[in-house]
Amino acid sequence: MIKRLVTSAVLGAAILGSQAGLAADFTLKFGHLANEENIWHQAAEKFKEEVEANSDGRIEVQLYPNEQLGAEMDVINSIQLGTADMTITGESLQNWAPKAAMMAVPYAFRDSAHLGQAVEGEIGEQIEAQITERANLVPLAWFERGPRHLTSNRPIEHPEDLDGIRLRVPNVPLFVDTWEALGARPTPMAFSEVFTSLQQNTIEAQENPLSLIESASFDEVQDYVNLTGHVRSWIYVVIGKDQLEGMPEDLQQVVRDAAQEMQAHEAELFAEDEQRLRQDLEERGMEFVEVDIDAFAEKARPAVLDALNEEQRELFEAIQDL
Ligand code: 2Q2
Repeated sequence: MIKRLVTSAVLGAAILGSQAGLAADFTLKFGHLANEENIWHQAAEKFKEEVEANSDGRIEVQLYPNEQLGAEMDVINSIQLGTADMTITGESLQNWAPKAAMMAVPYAFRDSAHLGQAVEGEIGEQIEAQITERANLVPLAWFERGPRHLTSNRPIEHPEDLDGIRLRVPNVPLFVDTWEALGARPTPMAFSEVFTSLQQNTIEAQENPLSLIESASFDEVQDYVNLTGHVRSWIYVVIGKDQLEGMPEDLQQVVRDAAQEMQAHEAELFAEDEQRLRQDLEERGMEFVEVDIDAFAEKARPAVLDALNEEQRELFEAIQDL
């Protein structure tokens, strides 16, 4: 009798638990700045599926797109404090780990093969190690990004056309230095504030890959995509080191394996997406402008070299030699 009661109580709790999502031993709160249609989110959904299936429900992944957990810098802080667990982040990590600046140096990578060589090789290892050491985050997967282009409400073909334009950049000191040298007036700002600031004309321009231009509907407040292609970069999906290591070994492996699946899935989505994006933004009314890339690259180069400290410059040279 007692045994039967206990059994049914346990069963009842298990049913209740799974229905209410309480059954998991670990919950991973994963926030990022793209919208639900964006391929970063689709990749995150793949991660969630894999982790939840392969951990038999012992890990639950909660996804928060659209900066619902906060802006990039805030989510990083929350992960360090233990109130969030995962995010998608890149060159903003240079505020902790200087080597992370190499993820997005203006006009540094020749093409995506060059970038892949850097991230998959010894350079990537050094960057990842420093991110873990200085920011207490473990990079689990990396995604290549489309080139960053400048959007504005007047065409910009040459650095002289910038003429002091008020430009938003992410919290990336190297971007501030470079755009100042090019002749713009850059201001660091969280991604979530960009749309309204463009609408209210406190800033006149911003720069991002086509994928995030679409994700944030910048076409509604910007007319031109100036094809500056000034930054080729990659981004990491990171997890708090303490959170990862707080899980038993087998679950850590589930997380790492799911991250690899997510990375492969994202790479496939990325190739298709890059084909589609320009057409989509044109249909939404944006005009694409060919720019004098050599003039931008030449003017940016001394500013970039000047902004790099010794440790960064060594890595930068190693990238150029690849
Ligand atoms: O413009 C942005 O906010 C995004 O493209 C990214 O978050 C940016 O590339 C960096 O802050 C990434 O660390």
